[in-house]
Amino acid sequence: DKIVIDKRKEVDLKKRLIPVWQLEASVLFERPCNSLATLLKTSKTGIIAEHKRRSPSKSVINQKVSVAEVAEGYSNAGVCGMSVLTDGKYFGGSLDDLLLARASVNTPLLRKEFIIDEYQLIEAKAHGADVILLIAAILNRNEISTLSKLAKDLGLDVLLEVHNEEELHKSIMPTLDMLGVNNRNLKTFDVTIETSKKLSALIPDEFVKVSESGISAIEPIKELQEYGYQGFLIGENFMKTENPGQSAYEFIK
Ligand code: IGP
Repeated sequence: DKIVIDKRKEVDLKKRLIPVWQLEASVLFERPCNSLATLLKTSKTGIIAEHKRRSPSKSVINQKVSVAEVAEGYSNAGVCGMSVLTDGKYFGGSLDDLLLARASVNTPLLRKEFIIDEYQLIEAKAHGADVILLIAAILNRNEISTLSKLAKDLGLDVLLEVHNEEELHKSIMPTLDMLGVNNRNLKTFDVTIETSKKLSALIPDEFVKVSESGISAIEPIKELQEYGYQGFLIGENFMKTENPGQSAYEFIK
């Protein structure tokens, strides 16, 4: 809830600094998006690799590598997509990180952000995103509906993140492309892939299933594939090393 309050202030401020018309006039706003959901459906590994400098659960992860270097490394490793944290306060990211990643690779890019407002979707598109994240824990059904509809109108893919059955039930709607189950409990920071397993049967087949967080080996991925998962979001396991791109390469090959 604290995050939502912080985001409200941030968004309100930016709306005044950079008006929507200006974002819509940017070159990247015209760029056709590259669908991550489509790629995941035919990929063998389905890795979505994340750029994450720090997090509330681990503090510093990697402050040294440049986002361009990480993006190129991930792309050479053959990832399906890259997730770029743009939240500054909790994760040390920025929209510049998204721009730099976009300038470096053609890989589908996910704007990893606490999205609460339509403005952030326009902003995502104008900074080169292909996919946006909606977090069920901080949005009601109405908000999910409005935001996902606008995202689809902008040509963006929508990844909706849930932690439990209740969040899943409230969120299912045709304007979502991917359902992400976050294995990390937001309150305790405990991580277990059992969460993905438990919820898999409740996710309708028309959505691409993504398992998020706490993945650091191939075995759990193989297991989760048996449960129908086609996407695997991995951050820390790559970012905690000196060369995240190389780590992703070793992991995928
Ligand atoms: C990556 P991990 O454990 O591999 O670093 O997790 C990703 O799933 C995690 O960063 C994440 C996240 C989020 C971050 C999942 N959902 C929402 C910020 C906001």
